[in-house]
Amino acid sequence: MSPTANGVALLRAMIRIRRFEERCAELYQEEKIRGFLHLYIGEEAIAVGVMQSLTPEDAIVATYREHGHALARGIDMNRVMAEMYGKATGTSGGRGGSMHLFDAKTRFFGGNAIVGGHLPLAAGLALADRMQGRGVVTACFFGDGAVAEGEFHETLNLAALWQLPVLFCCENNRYAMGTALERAQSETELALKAASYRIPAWPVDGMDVVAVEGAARRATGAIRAGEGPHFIEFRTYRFRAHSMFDPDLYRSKGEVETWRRRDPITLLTDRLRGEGAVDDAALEGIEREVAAEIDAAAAFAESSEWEPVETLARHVTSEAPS
Ligand SMILES: Cc1ncc(C[n+]2csc(CCOP(=O)(O)OP(=O)(O)O)c2C)c(N)n1
Ligand SMILES: [Mg+2]
Repeated sequence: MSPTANGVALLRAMIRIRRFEERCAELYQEEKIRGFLHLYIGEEAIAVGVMQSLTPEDAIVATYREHGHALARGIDMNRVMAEMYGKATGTSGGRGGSMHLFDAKTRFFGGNAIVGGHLPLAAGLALADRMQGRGVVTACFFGDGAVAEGEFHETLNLAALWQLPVLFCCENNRYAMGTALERAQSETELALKAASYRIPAWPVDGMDVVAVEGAARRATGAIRAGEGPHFIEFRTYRFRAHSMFDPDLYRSKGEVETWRRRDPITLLTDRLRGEGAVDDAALEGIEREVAAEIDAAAAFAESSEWEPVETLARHVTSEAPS
């Protein structure tokens, strides 16, 4: 498949996420960002590719590895960075942190930390949208680990039975924390699991953003035409450890290196260079702009206020203390 005319924009979107997260890792070492931090590095093509197929009215539900999805959805980087810091100007008022980015305006319903817990949420959103005659799609991103959860099976069954407009985006990076796919799944062809619920399902190269976009457009087109839920298994790999606490001892350096050779950013850069769509100057320009945006976001987060103690419980409990 040849890159779309949009190729440079896709590349820029992936670089923006990559550099943002690299900065987050540094800020974590400096203890500016605390708590859990799960990096999406290596998997950027999925969020960027799928977002191309969504309209502003569509809904998105994601896991705790969702910084890339939030940025690709168009949530302001300043607010995302401020949330990473836990500042009051963050997307969730500083109460959610890295795992709970949320933005009602762009219909970005998290950032969810419970593995598989957001799949029923996606089905509920899709059902509500359909009942209100909105004619939109809910894109639900989840990892291979979620496939082992009961909620996965309950959700896929109901989604198929009720023909709900959900795009199930399985980000199969081959590991759930330190557990390899083949240690946790009797059937490692995950699309077959969805197919058993009579949901159209197929695997796609998750390192090729153009292939991702093509598959997502095909699926969302069918969902919008009333053909019910669809499932895409994106085959990918996380280049970094599961989280900042993970010593990453369960996979060989050779395996990581093999996948790094298929870095989605390198793959698209090489392709665009081959077509003459980008050169060194263009790439440097992208890097410069992205670095400036990240500098500004970090400065914004740094200078933002913490939520005052008096209002800390607001939005956390239904009855905030007066
Ligand atoms: C219900 C539940 N069980 C266990 C955990 C602990 N946990 C956090 S992330 C994770 C691995 C999930 O792996 P996967 O779904 O493949 O997503 P990935 O981290 O690879 O993106 C686990 C077991 C959790 N958050 N929720
Ligand atoms: Mg995984």
